[in-house]
Amino acid sequence: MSKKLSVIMPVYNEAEHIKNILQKVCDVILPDGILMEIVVVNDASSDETAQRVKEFIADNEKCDIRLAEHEVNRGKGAGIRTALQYVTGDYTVIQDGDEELDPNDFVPMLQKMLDENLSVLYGSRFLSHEKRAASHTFYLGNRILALVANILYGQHITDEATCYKMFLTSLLKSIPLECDRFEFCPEVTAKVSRLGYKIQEIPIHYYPRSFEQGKKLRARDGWDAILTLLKYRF
Ligand SMILES: Nc1nc2c(ncn2[C@@H]2O[C@H](COP(=O)(O)OP(=O)(O)O)[C@@H](O)[C@H]2O)c(=O)[nH]1
Ligand SMILES: [Mg+2]
Repeated sequence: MSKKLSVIMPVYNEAEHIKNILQKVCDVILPDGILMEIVVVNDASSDETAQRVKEFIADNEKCDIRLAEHEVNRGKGAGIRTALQYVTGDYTVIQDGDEELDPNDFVPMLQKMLDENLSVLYGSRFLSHEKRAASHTFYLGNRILALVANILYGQHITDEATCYKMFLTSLLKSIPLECDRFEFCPEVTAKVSRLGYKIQEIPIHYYPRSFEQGKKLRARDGWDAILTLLKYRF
């Protein structure tokens, strides 16, 4: 039986990007004949995100996509939990509804998962030669976050907050997740660490967007992330 990768996409007001990113994900050719499914969770977007996802599904029958909807906005973490109810793949990765990362990086990630029999792998935006970030503050915030995760949980990672977190689905489903918003990342980092997993990383491509271009993450979310890492440590 072929293995399958499940791509979870929690989206909120991404009408401008959603069709492009769905196309990019669908176009990825996975190694070893691995199949792909996409689970989009529309988090009560107030723009045309849902409509565009439906149009894309209608126009792309070859692509295995399911759309789930939240009635009210609940946050990225809640979206990931909703998506997990529908996931059927052996591996699961998170994909944002924007175009900051390149889904072609699923290929080397999956290859490394298979070759090294890993349960968890992060794609790092800061390991590559071309180091980019949305801003200096954003870059520094990410460095601090990774450092805190390393100190508290004995990891050696460079990008704690990366969206590209790939898991053995059985592992991700076994973790009792409870955070609703952007604290999904520190929560899952804390909990896999506490289970004793060493988080591996590989470099990925990164094309940061600005707030004008729709970025929703704020400095406040960085603080919340650090507090979340502390909360699950003690
Ligand atoms: N489900 C859900 N997703 C959200 C919400 N706010 C932002 N997102 C999604 O989270 C992702 C990351 O947002 P972004 O601002 O680009 O932050 P970054 O990529 O983590 O730096 C995007 O795909 C957004 O659509 C929300 O309230 N609910
Ligand atoms: Mg983003």
